[in-house]
Amino acid sequence: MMDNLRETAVQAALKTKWIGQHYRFFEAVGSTNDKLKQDVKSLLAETLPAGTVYLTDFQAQGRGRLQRRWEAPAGTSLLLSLLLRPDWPAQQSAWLTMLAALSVAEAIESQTSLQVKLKWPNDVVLNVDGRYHKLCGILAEGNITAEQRLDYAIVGMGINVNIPPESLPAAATPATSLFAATGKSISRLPLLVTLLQRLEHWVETAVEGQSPQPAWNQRLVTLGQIVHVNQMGKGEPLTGVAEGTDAWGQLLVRDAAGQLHTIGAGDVTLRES
Ligand code: BT5
Repeated sequence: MMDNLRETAVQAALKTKWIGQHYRFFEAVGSTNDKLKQDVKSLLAETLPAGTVYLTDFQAQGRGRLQRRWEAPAGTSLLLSLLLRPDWPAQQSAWLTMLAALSVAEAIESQTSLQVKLKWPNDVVLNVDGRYHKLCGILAEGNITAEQRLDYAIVGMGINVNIPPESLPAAATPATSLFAATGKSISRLPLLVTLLQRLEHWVETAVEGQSPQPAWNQRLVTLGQIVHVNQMGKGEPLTGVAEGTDAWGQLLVRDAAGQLHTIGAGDVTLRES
């Protein structure tokens, strides 16, 4: 199988104008988000254009949100981070997670017959026997300036491609992989090339001022469900029905008293009942 993601293989296959044109492959690294962030903050910064992609075959310290870990056996996944410099108002940062999730979903659907869904705020999921299983997680991090602008952003994506079922990590939201879901191993290079194309499309759309929210919202499985939201440092946990999202990707939750609450992705953890 054609499964080599080294620079020469990827550069030869790339179909984008700028995303991934500056590309680095690491056999192993702590975390692609951390490595890219270090380089952005160091003298290397001038040599790192927007669209830079770091990808690895293994992370010793793969990270999720809130100090959680991201686990994947070597060579089985797409583990990558994308550098963007959109100079957006801070409020628009959540667009990054949305457009990444949407791009991942579209890339997977172009390579398989799976129907890919999204779970608010940052999970890409598949319906396996009536229950949603997590296929990919997204970790967008950025630097907000004193003027409340997004100086740069690093969008990390971990997609479970060929992880065998017995090696999937145990997690509250059960994990799955493309291999576990289809019974076939999937070539990572065409999936990556398509992903970078879809990312370029959605980033450019967003830079022109158009929110990815409508397309993203259509895939959300969270809507219509009862959700429990732990609003960290913001009062009592909240239970209500997730009614929709706004253009910023915030979840609109109506409580039993009929009051509508707007929940930002950054400051909550969410469990479905
Ligand atoms: C995420 O966090 O889902 C974001 C994951 C981002 C990973 C990418 S890989 C490339 C880049 N470099 C990094 O260091 N990170 C990014 P969160 O929503 O907090 O979910 C984390 C939880 O998912 C963990 O606590 C586990 O329960 C579960 N988990 C860990 N590994 C998993 C996997 N391979 N598949 C499914 N679930 C997993």
